[in-house]
Amino acid sequence: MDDAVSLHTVPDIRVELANETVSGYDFLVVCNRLPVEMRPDGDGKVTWTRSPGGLVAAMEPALSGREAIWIGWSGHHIDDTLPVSPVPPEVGPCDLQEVALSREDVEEYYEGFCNATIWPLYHDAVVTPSYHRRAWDRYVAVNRRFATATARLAAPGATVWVHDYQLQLVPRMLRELRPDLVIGFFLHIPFPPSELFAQLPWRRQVVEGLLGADLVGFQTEGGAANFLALTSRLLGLSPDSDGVDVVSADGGTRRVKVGAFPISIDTAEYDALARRPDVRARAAAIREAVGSPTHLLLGVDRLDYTKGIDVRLKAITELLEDGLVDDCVFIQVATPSRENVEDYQNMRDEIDQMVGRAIGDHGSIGSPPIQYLHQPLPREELVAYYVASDVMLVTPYRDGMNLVAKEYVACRTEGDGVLVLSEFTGAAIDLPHSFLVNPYDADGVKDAIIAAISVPDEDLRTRMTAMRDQVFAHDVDRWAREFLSALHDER
Ligand code: GDG
Repeated sequence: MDDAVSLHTVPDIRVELANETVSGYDFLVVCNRLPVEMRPDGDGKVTWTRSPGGLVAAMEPALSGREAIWIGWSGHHIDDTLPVSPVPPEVGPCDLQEVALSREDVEEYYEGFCNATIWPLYHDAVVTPSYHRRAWDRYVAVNRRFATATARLAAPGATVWVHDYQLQLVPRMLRELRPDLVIGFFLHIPFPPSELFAQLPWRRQVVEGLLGADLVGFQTEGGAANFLALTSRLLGLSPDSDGVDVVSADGGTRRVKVGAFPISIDTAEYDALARRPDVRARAAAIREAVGSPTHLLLGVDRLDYTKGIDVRLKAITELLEDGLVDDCVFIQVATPSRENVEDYQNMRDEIDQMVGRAIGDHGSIGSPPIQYLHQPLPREELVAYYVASDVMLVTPYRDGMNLVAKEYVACRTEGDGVLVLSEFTGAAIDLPHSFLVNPYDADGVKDAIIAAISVPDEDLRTRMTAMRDQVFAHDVDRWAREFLSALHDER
């Protein structure tokens, strides 16, 4: 496919499309990010590598065996120092089309509307969302750029799967351009209750944007119900439990299906990694490096204020102060994230301070009770941490799913290990055999940690077996298949 369209300027594409012979792709994944990483090498050149990740794994079966393309942003804004560098075709899991973003696009669309408005608003407004009209205008413009690129690349009647909160306007824009397409949309983050969503000055446009899809999928039934309630409250529609009828372009009605599709992981792959002798040897070395404690506790997150890293640091610090835990080390791996957004910078300072204070107050030379890594780890190394740890602490204030919880379970090949899990994650619905906690209840979190390190072996194994059964029976491949079958009315 040699359709190398320039995506920098978008004229009235409807006129253009009418004159184009569209051959195009049968299956299109549309996502804010491409499944590849671009690294400038400093000499004006760039290298591209495939980014491993759940979504790529989930899409792979659907991508293979047909004309498929992934449309997304490279992660770097275009500027004078970086040459335009097409992604080499062999790097991606399928053909790739970059949607280029300027520095202003990144500031206003990505860091602004996506990550300072929608992200906090959809996560219970745990920090105050900002509502800036310029950021909204840029969100509209960038969504239109994605929709235009997709419209140009899709074969007649093709299936398009649009992902996540960055692209909520794409379904409607795309339907207007290409009514022949089958359009699915999946939201990876929570969808908030209507009382909260109603704050958004552009609430109607966002709901109408999503209703351009044939299927709108959420992580939980709660998210789906929140969305359906809004179609009634804001647009006066009459939803039922699994969808809503909307007026179509020809004046008839069109059904928009709405449902829950809880995402998962490539369970077999994590299980296999966790069994590898080199990974197990590394896990043993990690335990030894932190002083072979009786209890090794672990947290793994992007450094994000929704993840409740402060919740577990506070709980552990207080348990150390109270003398209620003995011979226990907590490792927090926090991957750098969204470092240009102010709320993330503030949170990083706060976490740094909490860790420093706890180590200063409760550590001794050579054996700090808390270890903190602010750096991304290779996947094998991450799995070694999962294998090494007795207790996994996952305490978000709100989380669409939380894959880390499922990955930990998949890596406990011996059937041991304890998961402490926030009730406000999508994963809590799939993993009720974890130790569920309310992250706002400081004493409750402390109690759960104490319970986790003292749970009898038999109970621990019963719980872990049930959780392993769940993640093996519901892996990411099944998630993608179920979504696509629902999109094509096959269930
Ligand atoms: C969004 C939603 C939803 C983390 N540190 C490292 C690393 N990771 C990997 C984990 C996991 C992924 O990143 C994080 O996934 P989560 O689900 O925990 O969280 P978000 O990034 O917020 O994802 C979330 C998800 O989308 C999918 O729909 O579950 O609710 O917020 O896979 O392993 N991976 C490596 N090194 C690290 O240091 N290799």
